[in-house]
Amino acid sequence: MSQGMDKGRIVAILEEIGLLLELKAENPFKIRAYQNGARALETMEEPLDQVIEEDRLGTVPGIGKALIEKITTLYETGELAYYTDLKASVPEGLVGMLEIPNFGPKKIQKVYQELGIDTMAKLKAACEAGELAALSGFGKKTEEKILKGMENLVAYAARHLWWDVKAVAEPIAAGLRGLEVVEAVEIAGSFRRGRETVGDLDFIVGSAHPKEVMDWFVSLEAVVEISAKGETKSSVRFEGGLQADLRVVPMAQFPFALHHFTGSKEHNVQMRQRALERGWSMSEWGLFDKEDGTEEKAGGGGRKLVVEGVRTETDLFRVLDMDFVPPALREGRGEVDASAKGILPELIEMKDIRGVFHNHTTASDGRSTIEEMAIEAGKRGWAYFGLADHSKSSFQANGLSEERLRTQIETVRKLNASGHLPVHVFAGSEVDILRDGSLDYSDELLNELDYVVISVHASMTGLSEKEMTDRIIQAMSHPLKVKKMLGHLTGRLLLKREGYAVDVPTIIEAAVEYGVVIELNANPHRLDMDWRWWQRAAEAGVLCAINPDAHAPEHFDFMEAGVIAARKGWLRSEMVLNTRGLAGIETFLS
Ligand code: DGT
Ligand code: CA
Ligand code: CA
Ligand code: ZN
Repeated sequence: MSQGMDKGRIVAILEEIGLLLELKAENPFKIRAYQNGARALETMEEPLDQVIEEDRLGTVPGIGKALIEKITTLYETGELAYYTDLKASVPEGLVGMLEIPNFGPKKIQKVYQELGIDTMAKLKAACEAGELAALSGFGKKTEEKILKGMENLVAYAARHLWWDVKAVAEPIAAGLRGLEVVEAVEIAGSFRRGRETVGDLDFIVGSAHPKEVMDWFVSLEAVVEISAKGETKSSVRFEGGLQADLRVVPMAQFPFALHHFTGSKEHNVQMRQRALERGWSMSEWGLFDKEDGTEEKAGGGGRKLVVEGVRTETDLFRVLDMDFVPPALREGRGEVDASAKGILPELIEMKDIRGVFHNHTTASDGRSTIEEMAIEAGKRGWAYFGLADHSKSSFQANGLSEERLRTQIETVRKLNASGHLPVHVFAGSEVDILRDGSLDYSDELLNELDYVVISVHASMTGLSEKEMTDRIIQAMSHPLKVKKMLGHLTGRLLLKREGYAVDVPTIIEAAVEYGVVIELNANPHRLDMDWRWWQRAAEAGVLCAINPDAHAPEHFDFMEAGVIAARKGWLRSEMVLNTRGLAGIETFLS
């Protein structure tokens, strides 16, 4: 049987037609016909190809006459002229405006026709200039509401830094664990997988008393909006726009729900495939006989579990003949296969870290002295810490002159000799890679350091990918007696600034050729070189340094973000330089 257009896509097109008709202020009955049709198609249980084959679309409640032909055309040809023409007749930017509260199709049409506004950006500018308030039927109040609505849309659609989400999520998880009726709590989703940014939070709670858990959750002080409150699932929004789903399941379902909602989607698809090979259908409710045609109900009710005794995620992987897959690896990038073969890597952990490089002090733009930083490093049980204040071209960061750097090196040598510090201090520098690929200090001075971090801080724009790559490789190949580490490879600031384009595979090759360590910058805003490259880099033989880029003692906390990114990059401790003890580092650097 030939496979036509996917049902989900047809549903989406029908919904979009409804929106477009709304924007054109068409007959409400016509609009409703598309909305109802979309819903009817979505909830139809029989397979679409069968219904179309047997010419029975007309018998499906909710699908009217006009829609039978359109759905069939879409299914058979993948196209629909009516839709294409309709779409072309409405400026694209108007559709998104329907999401703004208090801004319906009539108002949208009016500002489009009278002010020529066809994008959100133009709408925002017009509100700010007071142009909407001047239109008949609008007023100052409406204008303010529209502006506020737009701001919220941006905040709600945005992703959030893993680090910021962690600060919100962990106290809530602790609070849930403290409830008497709660037996188990995990923060699932992209947060558990350690993605650098998180769309929304997914709490999974094991309890036989969901109502108490829901009541507690939705009345948290940080909740600004309750989007849904049900018996087993609630959704809320916190200040700043972060959303969270909370699901409460009986303990028997906890490992299945936890696994399902940890994702990723790609990982889940492969896991379900593996279950199918064993004759099982796997869902967030359990493992069932795949031939069991009983209707799937919430909680799996009605279907008979075929695999029992799964109490933990480890059990779940075991019954599928797999080793436990750490959540950080669950991205569908080979972990399912590796686990089935028993060859998953033993990933680096926070406790493997023995010291840190790339840290700033008051000499440049840091907030603390060498001593204060060293004491904090000691408190964390580390054996060493490395300085890397800025070089002279980074004048905005108070970069050190050659003379000041010489003095700092002497200070470090004396501090180490005094025996007063709890850790060994390595004298380094974060040296700018200048536009032409040269370094910001003389070779003679650089060779007096213990190591150098080489980083791009200026001239980030205006260079092509090729020019930027050549520039960085020029610096990597610069002959020095001391070891080099390549700092924050792309210069990105997550959710704020795209990194510059650079040819990463070529940089990885150069790192191998010139023996340059590549940094995994642990600052939660940076986290580059990105985790997606590390498996490849490590296989090529590149050594990683997870560097906090600390500007204050508390920034050593960033190491946790760096370590989870390294885990996502499949790194074992031996691939990370700063898991070596002091003696190992001294040998490496000499
Ligand atoms: P996010 O929130 O965008 O940062 O990413 P996730 O991974 O947390 O995604 P989310 O919150 O939409 O859903 C949580 C997990 O639930 C997701 O990683 C896998 C599972 N899941 C959700 N929807 C689907 C689906 O349609 N198919 C499959 N296989 N799994 C899904
Ligand atoms: Ca999520
Ligand atoms: Ca979610
Ligand atoms: Zn830097």
